[in-house]
Amino acid sequence: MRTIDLSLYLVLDPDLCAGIGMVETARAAVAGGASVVQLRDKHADTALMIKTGRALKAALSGTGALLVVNDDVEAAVAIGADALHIGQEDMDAPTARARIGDAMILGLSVETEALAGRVDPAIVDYAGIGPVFATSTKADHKEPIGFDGLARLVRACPVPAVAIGGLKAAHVGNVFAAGADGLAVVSAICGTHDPEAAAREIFEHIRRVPR
Ligand code: TZP
Ligand code: MG
Repeated sequence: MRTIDLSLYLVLDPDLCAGIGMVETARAAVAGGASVVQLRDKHADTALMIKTGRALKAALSGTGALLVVNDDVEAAVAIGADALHIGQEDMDAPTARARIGDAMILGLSVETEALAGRVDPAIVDYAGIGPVFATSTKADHKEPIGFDGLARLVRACPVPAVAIGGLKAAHVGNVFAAGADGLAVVSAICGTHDPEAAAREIFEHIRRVPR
């Protein structure tokens, strides 16, 4: 079974993590309760993705947190990552699945109800749904969907879902009330001077959600 605890999903951003770096940010966030760490670096080539990904994998070893690689299927395979995450503009999901094999988790970004309904649960293991709010972290993001949109897309989607886009600790209740299985954040953790405390604050909100 390819399952993933999506509850607190950290997406790394090399610019926002510039202070202590992506590996230390990931380590701190996992100590604070992050269940997933995604390596997302739009400027890195495959060699650098592999180098950073291997360092992340070593840092996360034994913590129970999963390592996801964004976009770069070759790097995901070389690292032996737990998961690959692709967007609608990347390779299609069947092609990605063929490249990563049966064991690796596959995540797919979904921005509309129509796309959510087209997710094949035999191929894709979870969906990243958003953006919930407009965010300066992703310059080319699609139209924000709000919590009502999130609930609609979650209902249309046949796989577990993680919400993304402008989310902070204060939104945890809304995210779970919309039916999502977790929230993915960049700036709410990477953009802070204390990523462990930032992750812990979100994690404490998640722990209090009645499920
Ligand atoms: N995909 C949709 S919004 C987004 C991504 C990668 C960025 C979310 O960043 P933040 O800082 O949590 O709003
Ligand atoms: Mg992508």
